[in-house]
Amino acid sequence: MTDKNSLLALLQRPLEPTFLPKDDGKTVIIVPEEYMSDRYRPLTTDIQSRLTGGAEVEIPVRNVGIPDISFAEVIDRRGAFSLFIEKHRSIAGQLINLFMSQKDVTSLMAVGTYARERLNPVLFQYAMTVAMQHRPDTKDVPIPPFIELFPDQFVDPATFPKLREEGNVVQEGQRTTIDIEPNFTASDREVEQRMAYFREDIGVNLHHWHWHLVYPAGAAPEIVRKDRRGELFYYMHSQIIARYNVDRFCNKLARARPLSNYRESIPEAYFPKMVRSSNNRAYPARAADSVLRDLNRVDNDTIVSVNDLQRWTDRIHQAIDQGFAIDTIGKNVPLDEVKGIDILGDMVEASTLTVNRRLYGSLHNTGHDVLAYIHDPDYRYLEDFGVMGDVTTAMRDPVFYRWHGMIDGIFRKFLETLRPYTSAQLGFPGIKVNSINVRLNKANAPANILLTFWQKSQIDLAAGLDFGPKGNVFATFTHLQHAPFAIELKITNSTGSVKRGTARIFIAPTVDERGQRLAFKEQRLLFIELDKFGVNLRPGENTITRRSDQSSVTIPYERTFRRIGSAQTPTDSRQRDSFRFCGCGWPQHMLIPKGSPEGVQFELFAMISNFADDTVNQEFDENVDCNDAHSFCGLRDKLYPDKRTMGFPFERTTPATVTTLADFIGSNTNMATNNCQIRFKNTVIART
Ligand code: CUO
Repeated sequence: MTDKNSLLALLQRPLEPTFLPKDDGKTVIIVPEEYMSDRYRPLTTDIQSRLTGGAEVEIPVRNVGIPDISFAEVIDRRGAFSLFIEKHRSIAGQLINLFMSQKDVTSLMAVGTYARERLNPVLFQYAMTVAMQHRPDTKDVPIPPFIELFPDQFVDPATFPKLREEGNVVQEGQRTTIDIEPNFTASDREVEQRMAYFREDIGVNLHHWHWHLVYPAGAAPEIVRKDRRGELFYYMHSQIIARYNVDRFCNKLARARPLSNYRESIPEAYFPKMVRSSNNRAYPARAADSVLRDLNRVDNDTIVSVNDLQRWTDRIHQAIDQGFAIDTIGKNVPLDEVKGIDILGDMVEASTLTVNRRLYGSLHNTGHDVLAYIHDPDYRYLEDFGVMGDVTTAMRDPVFYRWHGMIDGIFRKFLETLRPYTSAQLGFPGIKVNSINVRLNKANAPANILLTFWQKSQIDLAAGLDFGPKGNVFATFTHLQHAPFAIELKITNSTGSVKRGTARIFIAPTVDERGQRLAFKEQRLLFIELDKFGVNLRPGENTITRRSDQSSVTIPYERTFRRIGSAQTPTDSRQRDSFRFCGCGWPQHMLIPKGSPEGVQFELFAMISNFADDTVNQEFDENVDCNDAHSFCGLRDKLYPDKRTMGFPFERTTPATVTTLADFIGSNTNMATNNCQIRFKNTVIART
């Protein structure tokens, strides 16, 4: 029987042949001769006697016959793979099914080995990872962080030759770290460059990849169909857009303009300066003032017109206007208060759960493609897709926020059609939030002043440097960080008995990029969720303190950038359980907006909602497994742990009489607000 952790060896150094040593030379996979690729089969005996010498662990792979993977071989092994390309997505779905259908880990390892030698490495990695996460016999194997496997998709490739040199010339222990320069994609002549720290943040892009890994849009129904996945597609991306726009205000930039006119040229350019290490070709750039074109990409059957995009958009708007969508047999599917946003999410994305692929198309995914191929729509220049074509890189491009701004507008338009919440729906009788304050975790810190700065952190990139040096090679990168803080709530429970509630903490800007006060109807769209957690309120006064690193939105630095390999994986099974793969979650270092040197004013908001209206009748512990980023990522194999529509209480429109946050709170004592300022200090601090 093959040990399930052997699968980890298959995931390492994805561009190298499977038989080359893994785990820094300690592990060797013994590939059966029949599974070797044509090039290496005649050399099997020689290769194996040469490579097994220094290995501590040998993983023999059983020959279980030759699986049929011809359907997946049509994706170029050395080319690009994208989840936004329908053909690629469907092939990935089939491959996931093949891996899911293997009867045990031994067969999975065998079929995986055979496939790995022949398929596109990103496709293989994606399908194997999804299958491992969904198979009962492998779901607790910790999946390696993607950055270490494919650093080319996250890091300036100018770093790689330096890392290789350092690793090959200098002994381990004496190696210095190599700096990954921030702001390498444009000069400050380009105003959009002020947002590069957000767009090109490694943790932000890793989160986005992991989210799409946890919520695949195409695979067998039992894998795609997760509780409220369409709604979560809306909410997670909607929060990203809100966060991005708020940070734009901090940088004196107006909100990103939704890309809703498909015929208008796009002033934003993007020159990624990244290289696909599978074939050493550059990710193509998009010049300023490019125009969307019909795609005739015969290389992967992506044939779609800008008119198609427009038609799908119009039909989706029509469905919202009439209050129902139409399914494939012509039946009306109501877009109601409870399920409407979820149905719409799957339809707009589109996932395979869409009510009607023919009628509503695949708007969001195809938009990614049309933008990603804007430089070569008919494959005239044999160029592959740009960064918008891939979930690992899309968030680097300014146009991502324009495209997703348009997508968010569709969801917002639907939510506006729902009746405003009544005071009774929002309230919690007998519960009074007396105050919300935030304070840095240090003695005598003044209340309600938060602090951001730059931080330099290290990451080991050895595992992703194919044919690279042995041992660790560290790179440092610079990212936004905030001083840790705590939120303090003072709450009076005058009901006379213990009450259970949900604390919902948000932060929102009060002014735009010009310093002009935001009307509530604008501010409402910019509330950033900071945290959400259950509270038990004793009769009388309660003080609740919650640390910033406990946020239900984020995961800690260590998990975003965790190391892989057997040496890093705890052997104790209980420890390993808590070490499980949890790459999905907004990076903790990006929890709050950047602020500015002068300080930017924000409003904090706290609400205690009645647990009786929130519960989905399922207990969970936010401190175990990967439950801590449930706001953005949900809970594995469980219901989304909050019955309210995501974004509650700010997702619905409000009566015209509400013009400020104070009006919104009105007589509902279970809510409170306070002013808060975020100051940015332009210094770089090394992570200790
Ligand atoms: Cu996450 Cu468009 O869905 O990138």
